[in-house]
Amino acid sequence: MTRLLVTGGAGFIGANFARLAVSRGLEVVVLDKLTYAGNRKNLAGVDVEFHEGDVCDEALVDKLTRTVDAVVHFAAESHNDNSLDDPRPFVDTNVTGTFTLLEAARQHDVRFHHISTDEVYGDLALDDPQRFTETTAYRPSSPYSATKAGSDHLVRAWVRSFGLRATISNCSNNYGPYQHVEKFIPRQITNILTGRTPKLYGTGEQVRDWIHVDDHNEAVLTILAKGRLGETYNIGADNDHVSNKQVIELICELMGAEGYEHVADRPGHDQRYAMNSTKLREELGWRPRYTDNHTGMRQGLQQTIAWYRDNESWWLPAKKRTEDHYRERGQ
Ligand code: NAD
Ligand code: TDX
Repeated sequence: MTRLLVTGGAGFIGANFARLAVSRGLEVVVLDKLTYAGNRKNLAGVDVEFHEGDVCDEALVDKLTRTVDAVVHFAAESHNDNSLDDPRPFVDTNVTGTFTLLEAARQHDVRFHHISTDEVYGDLALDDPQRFTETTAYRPSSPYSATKAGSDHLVRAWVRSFGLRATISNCSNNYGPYQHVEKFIPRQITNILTGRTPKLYGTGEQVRDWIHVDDHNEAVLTILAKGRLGETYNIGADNDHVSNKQVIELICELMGAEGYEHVADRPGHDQRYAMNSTKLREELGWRPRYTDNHTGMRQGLQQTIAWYRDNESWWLPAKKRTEDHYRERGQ
């Protein structure tokens, strides 16, 4: 497999993936609509063939899909809070966009890998020690996670009904360079860098199973190379014991900042995500690299904080707009 169509390749995870894939000698074609979340600068210095366009555009999707060996589908509306304000673009991109890509891949018999999320499984109670496995029932909570769940079902139906050569990965919360300042970790880092106070939703007891973006993308490459067709693989780094409050406190400690404030909670806030990634580890031999100390995040967060310190010109233009929006919601 040498030539990949990477949708959403100008977004956070997709751009990190494109950089990694090119460094491994793969040819990368990017299709990205450049929404508020996409940024051409994320691919600066990366040798990709770039096409600005919509994954719902049948003609364009068909034209690009026929030229590649595989589609790696990252493009999505990805932020839960935005899906509460306006769900429509989530249905359009996440459901109709995935459908459009699946039809093109079926037409041209192209291998397909679908990037999904742990949120399709819903949430666990804070005191529930279970982790999600690939057979956990789907129980999405938000418009975002419901549309991701819908897209996963479409992929499985295309495998079963049409024999599409596809795999799915469901990953936990990512962090790392190039993540939009609307998301939890970059929001707090850039709050501190701009003299604002970090903002914790509600009590901050919620748990996310944080993973560094490079660990996620190594897993995707592994699944593309060795994954069994028709299978789903969960991706997680076993960080399901770290609360949002602990993450914010660690960021404050690493940046020498004091104090944070509790703000309005997210309606319907999922409590705890926890991934069991045994299948991926045992079948395909993948292991996360960012796994130090009790939080499993110190080294990855240090690197991420340094990146935001060094790349103010990348995030500053979006910062004020994002914070104005959060202020309107009382967050
Ligand atoms: P992101 O919001 O940073 O990037 C999304 C990219 O998709 C942007 O470049 C945007 O311009 C592009 N895009 C949006 N709509 C499009 C359309 N209609 N046509 C073409 N391009 C379009 O998102 P991310 O955090 O990088 O997430 C990437 C994928 O990974 C998503 O599918 C998301 O559901 C999944 N995922 C994310 C996380 C996480 O923690 N961020 C965790 C698990 C899974
Ligand atoms: O300012 C904040 N304060 C806060 O306490 C923000 C922005 C968030 N939070 C909380 C809400 C969540 O419990 O932090 C946690 C993480 O929030 P987000 O970064 O918005 O991520 P989440 O909603 O968990 O979803 C993320 O992981 C799964 C990605 O955005 C999704 O695309 C992915 O599917």
